[in-house]
Amino acid sequence: MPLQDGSVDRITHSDFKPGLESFLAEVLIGLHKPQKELPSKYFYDARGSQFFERICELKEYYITRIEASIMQAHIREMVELIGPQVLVIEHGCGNCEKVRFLIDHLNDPVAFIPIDISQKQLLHVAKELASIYPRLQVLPVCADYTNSFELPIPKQSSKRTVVYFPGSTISNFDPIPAKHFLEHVANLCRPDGALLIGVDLKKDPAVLHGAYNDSAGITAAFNLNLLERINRELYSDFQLDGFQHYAFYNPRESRVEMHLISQRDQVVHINRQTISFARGESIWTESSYKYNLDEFEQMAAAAGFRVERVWVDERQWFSVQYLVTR
Ligand code: AVJ
Repeated sequence: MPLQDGSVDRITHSDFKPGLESFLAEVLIGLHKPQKELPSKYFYDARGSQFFERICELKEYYITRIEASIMQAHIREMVELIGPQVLVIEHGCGNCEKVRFLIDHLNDPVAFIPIDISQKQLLHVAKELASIYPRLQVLPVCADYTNSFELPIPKQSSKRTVVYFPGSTISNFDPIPAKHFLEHVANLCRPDGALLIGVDLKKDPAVLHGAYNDSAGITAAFNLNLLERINRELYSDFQLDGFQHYAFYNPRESRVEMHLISQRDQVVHINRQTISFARGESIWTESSYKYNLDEFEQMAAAAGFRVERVWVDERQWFSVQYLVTR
C-alpha cells in the first residue's frame, strides 16, 4: 500500500474541540472576578503558538534549551526505562517537535495519541507523523485536556502506556489542579504506567525575571495576543495599546505571574456586557510554578506516582523526571 494511503488510513481523529461558547463563558467568568483573570490555555491560537515557538528560541528563555540538552544527554537511559512496544500519549503536543525526538529513540513503539486544543496544527502534524513512522498508529485527539474526554483505543496492544509531558507545562497548573492532573495521568497509564515529565526548578529570581521579560518583547506580544484573539473570536473591543505586559516572580507562591495592566480607566465590551478597568488594574493571564525536587516528589506521591529517576542540568535549573505508578 502506498505510504500516503497507509498514513491516512491509520489516522482516526477524535474531536472534542471546545466551542466558542465555552471560550466566551470562561473569558466572562474570569473578567468578572475581583482579580480579573484569563485562562492561559487560550494563548495558543495559531498566532500565539508562533509567538511561543519564538519564545523557545530566546536567549533568556532557558526552559526549552536546557530540557532539550537533558533529553539528548540521557535519551538512552530513558528509553531503556520505558521499554519496547509502548503506547505514547502527549497532552498539548503543539507541533510535536519534542515527542519526535523521543519516538525516534523508542524501541518499536506501537501507537501515539497526540492531544491538542489547536485542531489545524494537530491534524497536520498527525498526518506527518503517520507517514514518517509507518509502523506507528497515530490517533490524534482534539481536546482541551483540562476537561474530561475519551481516549481512542489503539488496534495493537502495548506493553506499557507512557505519558510524555515536556516543557514544564505542569507549571501552568495551580497546586491542587496539578495534583489532580497527575492523578488523572496515573489512572490513564495504570497498571505499570509511566510519566516522563519536564519540571522547571526554583532558581535566582533575576533569571526568572529575564525569562519572562525578554528584551525583544516576544513574551509581551505573546501575552497581548490573548486580547487580540478575544477581539477576533468574540468580537470584543480591547484596545491593545491600553494594556501592558507585566511579569514577576512571586516567591511566596513559588510562581512567575504574568499580567496585563490597564494603562488607563477604560471599558471593554464583550457579548453585550461592559467590563470596566481602572488605571493600573491587572488581568492575571498566567502562572508558572517553580518546584524544588522534594516538593514535586511529594505532589507526585500524593497523586500515585513514585519518582524513579531525575535528570537535571549542571546548574539544576530544570529537571526531566521519570515517574511510575504505584
Ligand atoms: C509552556 C507553561 C512552560 O510557563 O514558561 C513562556 C509558557 N509563558 N513564556 C512557561 C510561557 C511565558 C511556559 N510553559
